[in-house]
Amino acid sequence: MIDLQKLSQEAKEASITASTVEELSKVQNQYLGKKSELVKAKKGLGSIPESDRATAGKELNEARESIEIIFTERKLEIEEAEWDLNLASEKIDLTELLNPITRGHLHLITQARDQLEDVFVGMGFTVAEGPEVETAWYNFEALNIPDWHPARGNFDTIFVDLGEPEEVMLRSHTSPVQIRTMERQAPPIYIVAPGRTFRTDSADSTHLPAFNQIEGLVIDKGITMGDLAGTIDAFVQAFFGKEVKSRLRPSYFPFTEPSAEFDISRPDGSWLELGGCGMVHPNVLSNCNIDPEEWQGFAFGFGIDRLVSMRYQLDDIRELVLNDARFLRQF
Ligand code: FA5
Repeated sequence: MIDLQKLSQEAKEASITASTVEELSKVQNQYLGKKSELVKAKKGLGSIPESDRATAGKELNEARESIEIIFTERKLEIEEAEWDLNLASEKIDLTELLNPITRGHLHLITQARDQLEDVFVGMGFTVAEGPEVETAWYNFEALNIPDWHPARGNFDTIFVDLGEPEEVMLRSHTSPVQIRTMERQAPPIYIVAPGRTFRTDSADSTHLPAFNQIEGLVIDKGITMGDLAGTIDAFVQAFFGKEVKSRLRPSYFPFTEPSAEFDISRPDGSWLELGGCGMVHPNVLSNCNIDPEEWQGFAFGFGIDRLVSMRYQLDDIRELVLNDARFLRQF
């Protein structure tokens, strides 16, 4: 008879040398297959004395079971190792996406526009919008600038020829959004409207032919010039910092009466013009079917590009549209 314990030990050692399921199956065949010593021994049971046969048969079965367990366990081990290997080879490295060098950011003007909206929303305003292509009614007439008015010439307007009976133009300021808002919405009104505006101005260090303005409009009961001054002061301090002061200077706009330009203080003590403002003209309210005896309000409008060049002390406003990555990356 064979030494079953030794056989079992040998089977265990041989199973470890197999590193794939195929190799293992060959080794298993040697120990459990038709030509294996175990099967031969089983066939030889008939030639041993009958009294020993039952015990020998039982021992052979036990040996077979323990060898089978050895191969089942080894197979699991091999399969687990193969699974890990596959996982490792299929792994995708996503850390590249976090590389900061390849990421862009919002343009300086967009950042400023977002911050301006935040400041005014914090003061209780909502954000309004209007189209960039306007009719003469919204861009001029409803704003108390009729056809013959000399002020029309001040807004070097870019006209659009759509072959329509009406005069159509790229809006030369964001003030048409005042009219569109008052037509749609009953007072009280507290809105700001940032957006692109266009004029035939040649580009120079302080002008762009396509630039951005932000309009403000408040219509309520008992609104005075003091509310306008206070609102501008609060905005200037929130946007530029506590040390910056603002002042109003008398001026003229057909859609406000009285009108003013507002300036902000610079560190050297001089003043810089930011935009125009004033009390909404009664004719403008009437044009929008709002009773000027009942409602009053103020409006303001200033250039976002100018504001950004002041805040970052740019020598030339054209830097904002040159798309030079070396400039843009700094902000
Ligand atoms: C207006 O456009 C008036 N609608 C502002 C207003 C609104 C007054 C509500 C009263 C009530 P003005 O033409 O001054 O006003 O332009 C306002 C601001 O736009 C200027 O102070 C300046 O900051 C900016 N701006 C005007 N033209 C240009 C330009 N070509 N390039 C860059 N910024 C400009």
